[in-house]
Amino acid sequence: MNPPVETLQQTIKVEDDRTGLSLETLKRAIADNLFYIQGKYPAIATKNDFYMALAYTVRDRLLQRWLNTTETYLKSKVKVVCYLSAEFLMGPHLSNNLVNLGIYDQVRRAVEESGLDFVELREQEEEPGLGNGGLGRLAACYMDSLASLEIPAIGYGIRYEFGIFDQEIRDGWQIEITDKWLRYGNPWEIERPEASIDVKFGGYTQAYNDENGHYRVRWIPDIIVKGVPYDTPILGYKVNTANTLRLWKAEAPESFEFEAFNVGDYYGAVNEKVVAENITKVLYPNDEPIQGKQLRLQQQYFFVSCSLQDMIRLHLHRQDSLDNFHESFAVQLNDTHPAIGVAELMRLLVDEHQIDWDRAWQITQNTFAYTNHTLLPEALEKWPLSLFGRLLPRHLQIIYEINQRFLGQVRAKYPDDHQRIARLSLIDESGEKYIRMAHLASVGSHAINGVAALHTKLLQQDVLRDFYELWPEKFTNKTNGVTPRRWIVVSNPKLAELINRKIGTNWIKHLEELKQLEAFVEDAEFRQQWRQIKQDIKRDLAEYVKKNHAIDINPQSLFDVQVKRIHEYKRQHLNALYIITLYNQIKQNPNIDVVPRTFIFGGKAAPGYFMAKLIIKLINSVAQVVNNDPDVRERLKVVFLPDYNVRFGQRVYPAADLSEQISTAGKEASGTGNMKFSMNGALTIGTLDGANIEIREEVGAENFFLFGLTTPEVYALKAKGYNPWDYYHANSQLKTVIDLISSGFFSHGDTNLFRPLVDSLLYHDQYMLFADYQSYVDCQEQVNQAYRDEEKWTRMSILNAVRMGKFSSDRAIREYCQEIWNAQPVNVEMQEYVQPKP
Ligand code: GL2
Repeated sequence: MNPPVETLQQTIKVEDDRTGLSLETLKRAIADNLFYIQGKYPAIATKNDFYMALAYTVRDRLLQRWLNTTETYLKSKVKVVCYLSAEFLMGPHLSNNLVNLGIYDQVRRAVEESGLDFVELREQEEEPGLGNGGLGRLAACYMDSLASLEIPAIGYGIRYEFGIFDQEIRDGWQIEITDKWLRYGNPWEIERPEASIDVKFGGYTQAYNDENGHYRVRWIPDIIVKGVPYDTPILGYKVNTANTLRLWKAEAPESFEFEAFNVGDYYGAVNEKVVAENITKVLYPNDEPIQGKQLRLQQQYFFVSCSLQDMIRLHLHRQDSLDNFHESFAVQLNDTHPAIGVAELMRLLVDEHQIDWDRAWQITQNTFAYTNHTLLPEALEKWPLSLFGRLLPRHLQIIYEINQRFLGQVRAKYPDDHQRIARLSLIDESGEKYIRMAHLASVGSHAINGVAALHTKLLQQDVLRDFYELWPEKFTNKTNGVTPRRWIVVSNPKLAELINRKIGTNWIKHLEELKQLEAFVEDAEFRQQWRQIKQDIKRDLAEYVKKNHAIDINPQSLFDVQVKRIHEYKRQHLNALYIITLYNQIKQNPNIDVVPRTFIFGGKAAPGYFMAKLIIKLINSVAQVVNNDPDVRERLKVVFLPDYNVRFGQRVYPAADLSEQISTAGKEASGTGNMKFSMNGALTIGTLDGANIEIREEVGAENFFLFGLTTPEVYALKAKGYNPWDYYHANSQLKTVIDLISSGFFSHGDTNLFRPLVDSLLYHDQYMLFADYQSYVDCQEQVNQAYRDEEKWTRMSILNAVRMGKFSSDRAIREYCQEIWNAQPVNVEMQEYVQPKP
C-alpha cells in the first residue's frame, strides 16, 4: 500500500528492506547492514560484526513503532509515567525484542540460512549492566510491562560508561574487572544531542526582587554540566507501543569554558571537561556505606535535573502552563536515589517558572510517588549537610523551607512532642547534620509504597512509622513482579512451548491463566513432558559449566541454586554450613544414602564489603574440599559460577530444582529471583521473608519448604538477648561444622583465614544463622525426601509454576497505574504503509 502523499513527512516512505519480514528480505537486510553500517564483507567480518548487522536489522523493524508511539504521546494530552531510577538492569535486548516483535523464528531462520550460527551471534551482545541487582532489574521488568500494557512511559536514568563490574574468581577470591560494555558500540541506543540539557553545580545564591516586586532567588553556579540523552526503544509484547528509556551522559559544555572562562588556560579547561564527564563514568556498587560520596550525589542530581527539565520541556510543548504538570506526568522515585527531585522540581517551578510556593508544592506532591526498597538502616541514604550545601546551595535552602513548613504542620498536630518532631525532621541533628532522603521523598510524594506485604507492614511499623501515623492514607503495598516475557518465554522456550500447546499463548500477557494447567497435574504424560524439559535444561547447563568452567556436574542430581548479591543478610553462608553438615555425615558414614545434589552459587559482592568477599572465598574453599574428596563419590558438588548477571540468570532459573531464599526474616524487602525460580518450576526452600510469604500463599504451604524464625520471633529473640554461643554449644552438629572451619580444614591449615567470619557468627551473628541452623537442616531433609519421589516432586513443581500469576510485573504495573499514577493505556495507531501488528 502506498502512503498518503499529503505532507512531506508522510512521503518519507520506509524502505521495505528495513521493515519487511520475509526470509529473503531479512537475509538481505543483514547483509546490507553488515556492509553499510559495519563496513565489512562477510569474509572479513567478526562475529560481533554479524551480531551488529543482525541487531540493526531488528532495530529497523521496531523504529516505526517507536516513532509512532512518541508522536502519539506528543500530540495528545495523555499522562506519561516517568520512572526515575539510578539503575536499569536491562539484560540483553536482542532476544527480548525478537519475542516482543513476534519474529523470533523467522529471524533465526534468516540468520541460519545466511550460514551463520544464531546462538553464537546472540551471545555476542554485551549486556548493559547498569544496575546492581533486584532494584535495577525491577525497573527493567516494569519498563517491559508498561510498554506491553500500552501505558505511556519514559524510563529516566544514567548512562554509566562502566556498569556493574565483571567478576572473576582467582584462588577462590572475587576479582573485579571493569565492565566495558560500550567497547564495540551499542546498536540499541540513539544519541539525541539536540535534546541536551544543562545542569548546574556549586556556587551560591542571590536574592532579588523581580519586575513585579516579588522576592526571588537566583542560583549562580560555579560549573555547568551538559546532559546528553541516549534513547533506547522499549517495545511491548505484540503491541505497537515502544516506550523510551532515556539515559543521560554527562559532558562538558564545549564553547562555554574554552572561550569565556578559561582564556589562556587550555589545560584547566580540559580538566574541567574531565570533571564533568566523570559524573556518569561508573555505577556505584550498593551494600557500601554511601556517606560522603560526593560523586554519587552529583550523579543523582545530574540525572534527576536533566529528567525533570526534559519533562517540563515536553509539557510546555503540549500546553501553555505548568499549572497542570502533574496531570501530564506521574513521576515514580525508585528508592531515594532520585529523591532530590522533590527539591529540584520546586526550584524549577518557583525560581525558573515563577510559580508561587504553595501552588508549586501542590504540583510537586501530586507529581511524585516514592517506592522504598529496603529496611536495612545502613542503606537509608543521608547526605552530610555541608557536602550537600556546597554542591546544591539552592536546594539546601529549599529543603529548609519545606522542612520548616512541614514541621509546622507536625507541631500543630502534636504540640510539644519534640522527640517526634526531631524524628520526622528532614534534617538529622543528632550529631553531624544530615539530610534524610527518605524523609524528603515521603514529604514530597502523594504515595509511599513498599515492595511486598510484609515489607510495607514493617515500613509502617518501623522505618517510616511516624510518617504512617501522620498520613496513613499515603501508604500502599505494591508487591513486586517480574516479566514473563523475559523470564519464561525468552529464558525457557521449551517450557513456553509446552504451555502454548496446552492452553494457547494468552498466558504470556495474562499470567493468571497458567492456572488452567492445574487440570493437567494428574496427567502422567504431561508430568513426563514437564520433567523431560527440566532434565534437558539441566543437561544444557551441565554442558555449559563443563565447557566454560571445566567442572563436571551430574544432570541427574538435584540442582540447588542460590544466585543473588552476596550479603550477610541473604545468608549464603547458612547454605555453606548445610553443605559442610552433609559432608560431615558422608565422612562419618561413607555409605550413607544421600540424594545427590549440585549446589550452584552465583553473585557479586560489593568491592568494599570484606565479609561478603570472605563468604565467596568460603564457598570456593568448601567446594575444593568436597569436590575432590573420593569419599563423596560425586554425590555432592559445589560450584560458584563467576560473573552472575541477567544473561546467566536466564540460563540458571529454568535449570533449578530448588531455589534458596533463606534471608533472615524481616531483612529482604521482597526478592524477585524467588519469583523467577518458581515460575520455572523450582521449589523454594525459604523463610517467611519478603515476597516468599506471598509466594507460599499462592503455591500452597504444602508446595513450599518453610523453615526458620518469623519476623516477630527474630525481634523477640533480639530483645531478649540473642546469644549465638548457646546454640553452638547446644548443637553438636553445628559445633562440628564451625570447629571444622576454624581448624583450617578448608584453608590448608590456615586457622586465621575464616576467623573474621567465624568470630562474627560466634559472638554477634547479627543475622541469626545459628538460631535458624537446625530448622534449615531439618527442612533440607524434607527436600531430600520429596525429591526421592519423582512424581510427587513433579506435581509440586507444576503447581509452583502455574500458580505464579500474581507475580507478573503486569499485575504490579496495573496496580501502580490504578492506585498511584492514575495512568491509562493509549492505543498507538500504525501508519498505513508500515507492517501491521504481528
Ligand atoms: C532491593 C531489595 O533488597 C530486594 O529485596 C527487592 O526485591 C528489590 C526490588 O524491590 O530491591 N533493594 C535494593 O536496594 N536492592 C534490591 O535488590 N538492591
